[in-house]
Amino acid sequence: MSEESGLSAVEAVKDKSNYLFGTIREDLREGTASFVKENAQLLKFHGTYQQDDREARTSTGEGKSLKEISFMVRTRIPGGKMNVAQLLAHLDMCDEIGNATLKITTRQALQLHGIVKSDLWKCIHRINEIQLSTLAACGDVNRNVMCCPAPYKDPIHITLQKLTDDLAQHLAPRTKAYYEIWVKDPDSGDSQLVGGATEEDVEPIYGKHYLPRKFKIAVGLPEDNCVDIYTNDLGFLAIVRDGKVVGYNVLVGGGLGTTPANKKTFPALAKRMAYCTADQAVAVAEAVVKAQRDHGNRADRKIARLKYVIASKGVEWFRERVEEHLGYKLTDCLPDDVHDFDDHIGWFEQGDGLWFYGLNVENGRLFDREERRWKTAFREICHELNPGIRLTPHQSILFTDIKPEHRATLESILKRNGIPLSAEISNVRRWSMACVALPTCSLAITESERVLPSVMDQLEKEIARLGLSSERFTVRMTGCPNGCARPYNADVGLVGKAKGRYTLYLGGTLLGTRLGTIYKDLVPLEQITPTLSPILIAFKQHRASTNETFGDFCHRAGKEQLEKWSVEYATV
Ligand code: SRM
Ligand code: SF4
Repeated sequence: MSEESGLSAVEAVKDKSNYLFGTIREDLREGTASFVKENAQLLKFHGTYQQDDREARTSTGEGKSLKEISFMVRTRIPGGKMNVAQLLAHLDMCDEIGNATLKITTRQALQLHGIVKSDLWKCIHRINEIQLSTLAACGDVNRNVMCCPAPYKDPIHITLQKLTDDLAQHLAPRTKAYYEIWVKDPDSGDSQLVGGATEEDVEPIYGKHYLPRKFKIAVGLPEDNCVDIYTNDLGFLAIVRDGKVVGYNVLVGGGLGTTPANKKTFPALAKRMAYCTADQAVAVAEAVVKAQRDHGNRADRKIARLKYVIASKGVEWFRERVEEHLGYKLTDCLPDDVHDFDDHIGWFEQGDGLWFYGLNVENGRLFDREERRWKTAFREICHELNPGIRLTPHQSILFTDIKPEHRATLESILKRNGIPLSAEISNVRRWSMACVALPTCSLAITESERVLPSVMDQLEKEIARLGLSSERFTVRMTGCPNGCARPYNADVGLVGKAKGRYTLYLGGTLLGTRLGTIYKDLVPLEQITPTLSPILIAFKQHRASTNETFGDFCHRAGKEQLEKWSVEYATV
């Protein structure tokens, strides 16, 4: 493939892989620290990335650097729904074979970092033993399906989680490779089939070459867009009538990754395609996946996502392709659209006399350091209260099914481990997110997760000084333009562009329904708060009403006016 065929090199790897087997099994037995290139590529479909700690690189003295290879392992958790045993197992693995931290991701999954090759089988096998899976957490397939994690015991939330589980199951690759390599006990051969893998060796939905690129689905509600539905390749926006989900507006072609130097690439919000009834949703998802499989670009991975098919052919054309796969016509979208957003942080009654507590985990990173002992606190909560667990699309966690009399116990466990209660966290910090970036992400240009807390320290002081602490707006940072913390539709987006410098986007919205635009490029890290400060002052002075949000204000004012105000209010 590749040059002669006009297809990308990854297509050739998939073609030769025998449905994702490659030679991973053989490679695992080698005493090497890394996998050969083709296997490293295939491993993504199995939920793991070959990486290195970029700060641990040493020089050979001949202009080359030596890398300490390790693996990121991502556990796919549809809707972020898991149990105490599964969380505890991940906490144990991060201590026993990882880098002693655990990351809650922006798509309700968990990531372990720093797993060495000789521990990789043990790690993925253990994840399957606890009835979770890493299959299709990464790779050119449908990834973790997002869903509102609020555990309300009403027919709406129950239906949404059920659809999420059905979609995850239906669109999981069917290859035997995952089961054979990671699940099956190499000695006894006796093992349970879990995580959506089956023993069929054909892929009825994906085919031999899987998708042209990654594919992401979210299931959301108009009144609560916590899943950021418009940033997904495929979104199912629930249509609720008389307290029941009757169907979905189907949104297609969202995706945020961009390469600024490549003018063909851009972030895009999904387009409203059609309406489907609740019982058609899984078939519609399959048809959308098949249409992208057939029409996505397989020559250039930079423009292979569904958003580029939609941009070049139009949403009507794509809908016809979907209908061909379905064998019937869909109707147009209903008028319902996103109009609010809840991050589910704080205490809430869940509808059955029990409570859930949404705890903000700054940038999703769990660790134990002197002043903050996240892992210890979570272990104590799990052992003492045995709650349900939900991970949120904002890198945070919900402890569910808490008896009213146990609320104080949960809070006291957090307090004695130095974890700030949700009520103690400023709005600006609560609504912020940062991607992993340095030191493990090979694509990072700047810091993100490790520096956003210090930006928050400054910004929350400035916001308090201006009397704006009760404002709700999102600040999201990434270490490169790939957009893993969804900065492009945030009120304030900070995107790593060059060492220590960020592109500042303004004018997105907490609702997730509008992209921001570039306000200033190459802003040094230490200038982020000073750059935002005059804009915040202008917001205070000139907002249309107290209902106008910061993002809406910046969008209405436009770059030119914001620049004028930034001069006028620079010294205030
Ligand atoms: Fe991402 C690649 C981390 C959510 C767009 N992302 C990566 C890699 C695997 C780097 C790599 O390819 O070598 C990062 C691993 C870093 C590390 O050391 O752990 C990485 N992405 C993450 C996570 C962990 C960020 C976080 O801090 O939470 C998120 C994991 C989600 C999950 O559980 O599945 C994560 N990534 C996202 C999102 C947000 C979302 O999906 O809601 C996006 C933007 C939406 C989208 O897909 O367009 C996103 N990640 C990308 C891209 C750009 C894709 C594109 O179409 O251009 C890449 C690069 C690529 O695929 O080539 C990327
Ligand atoms: Fe890495 Fe860039 Fe994603 Fe951040 S946005 S995790 S730096 S790929």
